[in-house]
Amino acid sequence: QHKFWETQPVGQFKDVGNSSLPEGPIELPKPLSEVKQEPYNLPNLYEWTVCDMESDEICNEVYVLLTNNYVEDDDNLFRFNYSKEFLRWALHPPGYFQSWHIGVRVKSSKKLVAFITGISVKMRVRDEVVKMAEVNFLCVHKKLRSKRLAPVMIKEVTRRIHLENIWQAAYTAGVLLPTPVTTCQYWHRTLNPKKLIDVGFSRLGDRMTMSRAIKLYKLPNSTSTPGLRKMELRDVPAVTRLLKNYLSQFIVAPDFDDIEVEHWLLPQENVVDSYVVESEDTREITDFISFYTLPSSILNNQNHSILKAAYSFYNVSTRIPLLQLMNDALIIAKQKDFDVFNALDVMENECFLKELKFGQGDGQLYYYLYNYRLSNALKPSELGLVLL
Ligand code: NHW
Ligand code: EN5
Repeated sequence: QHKFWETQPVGQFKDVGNSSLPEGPIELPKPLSEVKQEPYNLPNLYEWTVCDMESDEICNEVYVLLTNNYVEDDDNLFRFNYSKEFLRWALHPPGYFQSWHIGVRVKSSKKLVAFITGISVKMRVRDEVVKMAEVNFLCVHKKLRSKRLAPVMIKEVTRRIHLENIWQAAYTAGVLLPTPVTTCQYWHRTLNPKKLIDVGFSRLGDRMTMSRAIKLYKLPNSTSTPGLRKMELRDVPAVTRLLKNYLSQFIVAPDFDDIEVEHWLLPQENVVDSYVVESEDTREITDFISFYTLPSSILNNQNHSILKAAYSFYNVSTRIPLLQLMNDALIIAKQKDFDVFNALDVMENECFLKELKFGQGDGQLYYYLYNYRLSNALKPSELGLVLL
């Protein structure tokens, strides 16, 4: 059934529900001298390449590969269109390894036809902090699908992660593999109803007209929370404290320090937006919200080619109810001309999804850990992790 995944140190389907297996690493680390020193073999026409995303030329090749071949929805109406600036941001966090940005080229033409990446992260699982990799952007050109290239790429990124003495990883996928830590739902808050309907992202339900939809999803022109402003560099220590404290309630969550908060949350135009609430009397930072920009290409539409989507990232509420903060996030996203605001049912997001008129999407997102067993699957609300 899963000829590749059966051979890997991941929870297997046959073990689901068997809570007698111990929690923690499935395999022990090997001495680095026992890690395979040479790359895995690719089919003869192909070769490995390290992708220096700092290079405009290489970053552009990766961008083109993903733009044409990365994840689509179930009906192939949309395909993720990560921008070059976004890819640079996603792949250059503090302490990144260039050797984990792995491409496959055709030997003869040098055309880039496959890609996979890792970045490193400290992940807390219950009360243990584990150095892990986050693996993302696995992509094989449409013309090379189903040739078992993906398992080779996964083994190669695993080998290079092992060479850095890291033995666990976290990843997400829209497909079911052995075996999820949790299964999350995508939810979508319409900001631009006319466009979403025109392009087939949503439909007018029964007894819903276009003018009723426009009225239903209308938002105020300005945010409601006093003291809400864009996050600045000077806010980093306060945001780190808020985030650390907030994420401590979840069973699996990243453990970010100031340097990582600066990287992941300091606003970058068309990449990531963050806002803090600064108390008007104490000047304290009490809350914050963030979302990242991930457009999708609209496949085969006469009128529109890009769907502008914001994705809820990390949000922390201490003084202001999360519902009110997220309503402000919607207002800001609308102001910035996003068509839709997306969120997963992770963390405490359930508390605002229905109330703020998010609708359940047709996509699921499965979260996985590599070489780390949990005795039971988690609820989405027990997860404090958002991957890009
Ligand atoms: S999820 C997005 C993945 N990318 C896409 O969906 C883009 C469009 N699709 C493609 O490019 C975010 C291809 O269909 C891909 C598969 C490349 C997906 N994860 O080469 P074959 C991520 O990037 C298994 C893991 O013939 P293909 C996360 C499949 O189950 N495995 O297929 C990435 C089968 O194995 P099985 C996946 O269609 C996490 C085998 O691949 C998968 O030509 C990676 C078939 O290979 C997926 N999304 O190419 C794991 N999709 O056992 C990281 C399919 O069932 C693990 N497969 O026979 C951690 C490593 C680090 C550890 C460090 C200690
Ligand atoms: C991890 N780094 O399926 C990424 N998206 O619901 C890899 N559906 O946009 C894994 N099919 O429901 C990614 N509109 C896995 C997700 C892949 C992309 C995907 C889904 C998530 C999505 C939209 C469009 C569906 C088009 C037809 C959707 C309905 C919205 C509607 C708004 C009004 C109220 C009801 C819901």
